[in-house]
Amino acid sequence: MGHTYIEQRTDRTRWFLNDRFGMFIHWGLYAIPARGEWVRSTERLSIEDYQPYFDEFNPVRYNPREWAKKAKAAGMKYAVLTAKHHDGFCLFDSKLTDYKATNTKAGRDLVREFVDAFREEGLKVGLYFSLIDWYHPDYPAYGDRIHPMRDDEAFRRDPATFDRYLDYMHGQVRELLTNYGKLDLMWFDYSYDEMIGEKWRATELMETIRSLQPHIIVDNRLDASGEEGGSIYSKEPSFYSGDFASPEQIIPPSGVVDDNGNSIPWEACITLNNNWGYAAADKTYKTAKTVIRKLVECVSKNGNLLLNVGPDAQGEIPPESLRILEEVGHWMRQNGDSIYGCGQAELPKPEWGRYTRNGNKLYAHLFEESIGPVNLAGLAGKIKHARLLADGSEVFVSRPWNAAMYPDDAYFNFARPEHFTYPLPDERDT
Ligand code: FHN
Repeated sequence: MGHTYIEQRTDRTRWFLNDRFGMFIHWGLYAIPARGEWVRSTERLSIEDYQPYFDEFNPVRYNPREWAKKAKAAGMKYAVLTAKHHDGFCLFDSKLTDYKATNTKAGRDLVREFVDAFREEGLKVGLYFSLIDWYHPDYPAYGDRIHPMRDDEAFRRDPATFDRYLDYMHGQVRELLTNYGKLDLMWFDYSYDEMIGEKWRATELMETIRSLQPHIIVDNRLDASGEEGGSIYSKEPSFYSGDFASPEQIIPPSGVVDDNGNSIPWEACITLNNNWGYAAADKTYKTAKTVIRKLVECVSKNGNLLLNVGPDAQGEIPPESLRILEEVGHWMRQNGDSIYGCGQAELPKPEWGRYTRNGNKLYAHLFEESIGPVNLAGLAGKIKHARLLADGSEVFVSRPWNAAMYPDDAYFNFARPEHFTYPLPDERDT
């Protein structure tokens, strides 16, 4: 393990930068009302109003092995499940609260089953953990107006209260890192306003994390409000700055670099529709083509994509999501080499799409169907590679999303001949 924080971070994130593509899973009591994971706040539900969901929760069709198979078939290499979201409901068997899945009709430790199932399918496992807790009595929320911002008046009246909450929160993190085997990733969510860094006793928390699971990687939201900012971007990242930045619902225009101009690990988390938690009425799903292009864009900028699913109250991933994952998996089976272990190509972005690179292999991802006078006639799958004049690298051209549109004898003529030559029709691999 390297000596400086950044060297240690580089060691820890090696697998993360290779795997590139993961599944985010937002699941909990909120799947029952099916109006998204913030329903308690947006509809100003009191704890009593929300209790029926606890009393009813019984996901009889929960089969995480099925989830894992779908994630694997989609080309995903890791998965992150909400162990506890802002509503404070624990999907794991915490000894520090009764507000947990093992006390519902489910009577199951859903996190235990998740980590076991995804490991069995060969995927790495991460847990999302909310710093915010709308259930715990010592987390001062604004009365029944459930709000992530702490009620500062209440806090000032009795700061010891919040310290009790932090003892609870740290204790649960310790439980997760002690009782569920080797975890690969912790996804904390989220800091805001003055509730940032040491206000969560972040150094103490990170000391606990590093002592229990030194290899684990952590996102940047212990000291970043939302996905941006935090000392991970600075020249001297703090001990709790995290191992990767976490842009949300957006892909940074040009990747993510620190104040030294050095690329830092980052992961864009993106929903398939417009909700993280299950929202039955939200049918605004992205297409597989959009998802693939977002994945390619992330990797072309040295980033990861964490693609979200929101299982329903029965424990099933919505069919719309499954259909998209299946199409993405088809593309990944053909083009996964242009994603795994790849990153920025250090070339200007071409007009027709994006590049990803892995060593001396350059992958041209063709998005546009015509480029100025040169029409893209690329059944790129027919062209196994081209030679990059500049340095002799091989170029592997990923199949355009709509490859089927092109006649079999078509070929792709790069719009930038100064970059490439390509095998003439008679040289093409048959
Ligand atoms: O408030 C949460 C939200 O519910 C969801 O979990 C996202 C996922 O990154 N994080 C917070 C919003 O930034």
